[in-house]
Formats: sequence, C-alpha cells, structure tokens
Amino acid sequence: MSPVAPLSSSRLVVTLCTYNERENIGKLIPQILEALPDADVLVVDDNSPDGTADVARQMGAADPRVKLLLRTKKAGLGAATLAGFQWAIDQGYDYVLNMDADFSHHPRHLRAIWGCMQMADVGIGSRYVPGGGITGWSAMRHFMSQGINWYSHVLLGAKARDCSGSFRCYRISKIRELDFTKIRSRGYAFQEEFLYRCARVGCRIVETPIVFEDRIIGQSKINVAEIVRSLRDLFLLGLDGIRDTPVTR
Ligand SMILES: Nc1nc2c(ncn2[C@@H]2O[C@H](COP(=O)(O)OP(=O)(O)OP(=O)(O)O)[C@@H](O)[C@H]2O)c(=O)[nH]1
Ligand SMILES: [Mg+2]
Repeated sequence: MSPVAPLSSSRLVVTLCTYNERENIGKLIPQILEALPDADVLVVDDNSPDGTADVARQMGAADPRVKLLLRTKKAGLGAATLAGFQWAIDQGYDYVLNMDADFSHHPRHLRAIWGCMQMADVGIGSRYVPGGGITGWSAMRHFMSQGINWYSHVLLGAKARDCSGSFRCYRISKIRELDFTKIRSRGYAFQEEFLYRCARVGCRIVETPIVFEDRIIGQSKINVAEIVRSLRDLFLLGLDGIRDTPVTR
C-alpha cells in the first residue's frame, strides 16, 4: 500500500450523530477540537427533546468550527450518519470521521484513526485487533457483537475485524463512488452495509485499536425494535451479497 498525499485536518469534518446527548457534547466537542484543532465538527441531531441542538448552536456561535445539521425527527442512526456524509460531500470536505457522541468512542483515539488515512480510504477504530477492546458490556452485548461480525465475515466476505463499529474515517473521493440511494439500512446495520459497499468499490481499509467504553451519561438508543430491524437489514444484505446483484430500495 503506497502512502498518499500528506494529511491536512483542515479538510476534515468529524460527524457526531446525536439523540439526547446534550450533556455529552458539551464535554466531547472541546476534546475533539483539542485532538484535531484544524478539523470542523458537525452535530447531526434528530431534533432531540433534551435540546442537544441548542447546545451545538451555542457552541457554533462561539467557535465557527462547530456546525449543526438539524433534522426534523428521529429517523435512525444510519439515516443520520448518511445525512452527515452527504453534508460533508456537499460542503467540499476531503475526509469525514464519524464517532458516537457518548464517549464510547474516546477522543484520545482520534489521531490514530486520522493517521490511518495516510494509507487508507477507510480508517477503522477497531475493538477487535490486538490492543483493542471493550469495557463495561454484558455477556449478551459481547455475544451479539461477535455474532454480527461473524455474519459479516462469512456472508458478506468482510475482511476487517470490526465491521459493526461506527468510529471510522472515510476518504470522501472514495465514498462518492457509492450510490447512496441504494443503501437500505436506516438503523444500526448501516455500519456493516456501508463497509460492505466501501469494500465493493475497492476501498483500502485499515484498522487501528480502540478501547470502546460503555457510556456513563445518557441512555442507549438500542432497543428490541432496533435489534430486529438491524437483523432484518443484515439478512437482506446477506442475500444481496450471495446474489451479488445491485440492491433495490
Ligand atoms: N441523529 C441520530 N442519532 C442517533 C440516533 N440513534 C442513536 N443516535 C446516536 O448515535 C450514537 C450511538 O448511539 P447509542 O445509543 O449510544 O448506541 P450504541 O453506542 O451503539 O449503544 P450503547 O453502547 O448502548 O450506547 C449516539 O451518539 C446517539 O446519540 C438517531 O436515530 N438519530
Ligand atoms: Mg453508545
């Protein structure tokens, strides 16, 4: 793999999808900007009832690096992530780095993920490479995560060890090659589907270890309905993979 042009984080936007993360983003955004001072930060908020968007707006008034994409209602993590990517494309950024807004993705890992982009089209903050890990999860969460990754390897042919995490940086010139209208997953299966499609357009994927820490403030948005929706999306994606035909909406 040959190195590409030198990195300048002035061409990078960090996207944070948020639903009721008011307390977290007030602390998280300053730490992101400390780690990557030349980057911008986009909060993609689905009109959170706790006023997360107000906090983002206030931070943006004080610091122009902080931007807000306010959506009308909660429409799923995948839909919000994709809206952030489209915004980054439309605004002319060269890289987009997505992370959760609940400190499960700690900003101390940002520079390592960003460093992957010397070589990669997709840099993954990975829990499943040596040095990576997870703290604070139940046995059931571990089982589900392992199962989803096993599925991605066996049925989708994924090569990355961590196919389900969202702590990733993308080279925009490569993700522009994807047809966003074909992306089916609106919920949590988005991560596996997007990575699958990146691999299909020939993205170079590099993983760097992260330790995922269970959230301390706020509540998880994963519930039974989200799990069922994700399993359905993954199953349909597996069928597409087997048939190797384009996905229809
Ligand atoms: N805009 C938007 N953000 C969402 C939505 N669902 C989840 N998020 C955000 O996506 C990130 C990940 O969601 P979490 O609920 O923490 O899910 P998780 O990290 O996979 O699971 P936990 O470990 O249980 O926290 C957080 O920053 C959420 O606020 C949504 O429908 N819309
Ligand atoms: Mg979380």
